Amino acid sequence: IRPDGGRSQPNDHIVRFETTSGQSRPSHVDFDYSCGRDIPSVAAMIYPFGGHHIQKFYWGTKETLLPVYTSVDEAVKKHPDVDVVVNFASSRSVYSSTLEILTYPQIKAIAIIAEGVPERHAREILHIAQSKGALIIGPATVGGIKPGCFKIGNSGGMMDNIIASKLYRPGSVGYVSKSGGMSNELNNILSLYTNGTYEGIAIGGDRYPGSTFIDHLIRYEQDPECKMLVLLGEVGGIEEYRVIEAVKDGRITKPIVAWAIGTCAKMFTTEVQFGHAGSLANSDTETADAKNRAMRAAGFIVPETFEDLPQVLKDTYDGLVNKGVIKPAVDRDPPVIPMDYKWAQELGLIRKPAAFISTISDERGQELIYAGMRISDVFREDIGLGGVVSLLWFKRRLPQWATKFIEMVLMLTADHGPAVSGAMNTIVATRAGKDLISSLASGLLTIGSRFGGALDEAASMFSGARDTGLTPREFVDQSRKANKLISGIGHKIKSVNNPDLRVELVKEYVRKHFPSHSLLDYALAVEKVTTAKKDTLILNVDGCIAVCFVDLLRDSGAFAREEAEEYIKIGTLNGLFVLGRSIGFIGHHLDQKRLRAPLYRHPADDIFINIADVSQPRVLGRI
Ligand code: Q5B
Repeated sequence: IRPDGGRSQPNDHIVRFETTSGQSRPSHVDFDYSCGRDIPSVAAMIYPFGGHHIQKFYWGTKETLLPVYTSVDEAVKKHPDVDVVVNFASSRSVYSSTLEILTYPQIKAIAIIAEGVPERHAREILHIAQSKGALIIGPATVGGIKPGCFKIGNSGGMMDNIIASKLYRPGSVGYVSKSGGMSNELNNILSLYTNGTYEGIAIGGDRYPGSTFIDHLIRYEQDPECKMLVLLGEVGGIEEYRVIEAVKDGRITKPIVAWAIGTCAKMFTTEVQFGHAGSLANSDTETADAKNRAMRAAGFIVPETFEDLPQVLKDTYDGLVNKGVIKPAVDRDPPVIPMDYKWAQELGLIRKPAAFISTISDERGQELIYAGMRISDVFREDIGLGGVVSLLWFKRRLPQWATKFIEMVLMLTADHGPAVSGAMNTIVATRAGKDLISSLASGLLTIGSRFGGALDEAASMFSGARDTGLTPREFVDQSRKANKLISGIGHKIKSVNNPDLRVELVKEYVRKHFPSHSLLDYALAVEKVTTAKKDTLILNVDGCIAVCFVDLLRDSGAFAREEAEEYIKIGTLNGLFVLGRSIGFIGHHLDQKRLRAPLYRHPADDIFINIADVSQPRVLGRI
């Protein structure tokens, strides 16, 4: 909508800003595309709180980008050709933002969508806009539409309505109304009984609209492409009388069809306030009946009832066609706008295979569900952390001796002092200034086949050896021949003479509570062979937990044999150490933070540095 009378053609680069409340408005861009524009009518959006960014919109089957600025100033500088702003700001902030926009002379029209703007503010905005020669549409307006060109706000409704009312191309009828809903009804009626809407503006239902019927009808009168006018007035106010004056004094000469809504008001014994703030008759002349009489007397084409409006429009339009004033253009089909995926899905028109499958938890209903168990039941039945692990890792409830064992493992592996590899890396990362997650990740990434991550391979080596019938000695000999260390055997500081008490606790628990512990017994027999060679080659904490877990998986009765093997194969067991030790790594990170520990640098004298090329031996010095 431009003060020049909106003469722009579909591919004119009518550009505007939309000050948004943060939500994208894809319907505008879809509308623009349906009009056959080369580029969207929206140049940019202004959103003070979201930061400078770019938003993506569909452009037919492709996509297009629109910049989002944080200030009017920036937007105006970047787009000197923009002259219209659609202000979506709320009633609280629309006053200040509109006054700010009015300080930029390049802006010639502002549409104010907000409802509930105080009348004093609306009048002030209007006063300032008039002094600057700017056009205001609204407040409390759905906006307006110029078919084939661009639209404001939610005018025209959804895309299916826009297409059905042929708003993707211009007709010959310019209308004004107060109501957005009635505008849509007019778009529909005009598409059925005439060649459609040329331009339509809903001025808004407040007592002090920024522009009134006469402002827009005069524009339509001056626009040679607009051949016929429609005024949909209503009870309350005197704006229709200004149009009557214009018809009488010859400023409006085009045929004008009119109706004032609210004729039913006379059926009530007192004055009725209709939906709009301004739709209340304060005197006899403000009633709908009086307005209809006066408009008819002034030569407007006024039907007997609203139901007769379509026929009156058709007769007037046909008359103009017969006189050759309107030459109906050959209709073109609008480009196909693909239906939005979500909408089509809601209508049950499309389906697509899901990209992901998930089978362990569901938060979509009223209550979070872990593997079929409601979170409230998790607490009501007090299944503990072990129970939660059994639900989310194994998708089933495990017997209490098993869930207690899981908890025991998590507690036992939670920490083993600051000197172990993972804790060291956590500490060094923390002291380098890293945050909790980074420091934790640094520690976790240290878990490997030698430190803490030997469980899976230990489970597979011990069970594989036992299942193929190897005696413990044969297993040890075979591994040595293959130059393969047995995972789960050996420790840096623990030994036969300095036993790892964690391992003792596990053995004790398993012997007492597990229905069977055959793989643990086998591993202890292997330990006898290895420790005979060297007393540090004990069944270590990784190895002991691993073999006991295999006993649990195979003999708890909760898993089929294939399931048990699957869990070993897919690397479940290392998860126990990772989960448990995360507790300790987080503890070390917090500890270092508390201690304000400075950046760590390893002493150079603790590192043997030799940059000489070892393939070219040479004497470095004399002893
Ligand atoms: N030898 C753990 O090595 C360690 C042998 C072996 C046969 C073996 C080593 C190893 C397998 C991986 C494993 C988990 C690197 C350990 C853990 C969590 C922790 C950590 C903490 C916590 C220790 C000396 C002689 C050599 C070797 C032979 C060694 N291991 N033979 N099978 N597995 N184990 N990791 O002490 O004839 O002299 O050449 O890789 O299970 O990470 O607390 O620190 O809670 O945080 O440096 O407990 O055992 O021994 O490499 O000098 O070997 O023993 O072939 O024989 P060491 P090395 P030879 S639990």
